[in-house]
Amino acid sequence: MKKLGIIALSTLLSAAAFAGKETVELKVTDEGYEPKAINVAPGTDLTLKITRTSDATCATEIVVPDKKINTKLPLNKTVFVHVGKLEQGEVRFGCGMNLMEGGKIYVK
Ligand SMILES: [Cu+2]
Repeated sequence: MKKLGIIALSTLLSAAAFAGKETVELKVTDEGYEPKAINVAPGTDLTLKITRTSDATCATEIVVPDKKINTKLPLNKTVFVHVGKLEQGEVRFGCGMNLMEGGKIYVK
């Protein structure tokens, strides 16, 4: 029993200290970016797996100003965009028109 408790505690501690790598799926549909809210823990090294399946919106690229990312999203092709390590806070993403169409990554 005691051993089990120690393992559980160390797992919990390492999860808090090293949020680690995470890949989140994002789509661009007739509704724009989906989902519009992405939630990750502070310290997460985030990669977005993005597939644009619609030509109906202006979102033909993804722009993340805080990370100096501006990547084209070809129709019906999956693109991996490495966002990088995230500090606590909010990170906006969206289209090339000043993120008029877009969403937010909530890091908390
Ligand atoms: Cu736009």
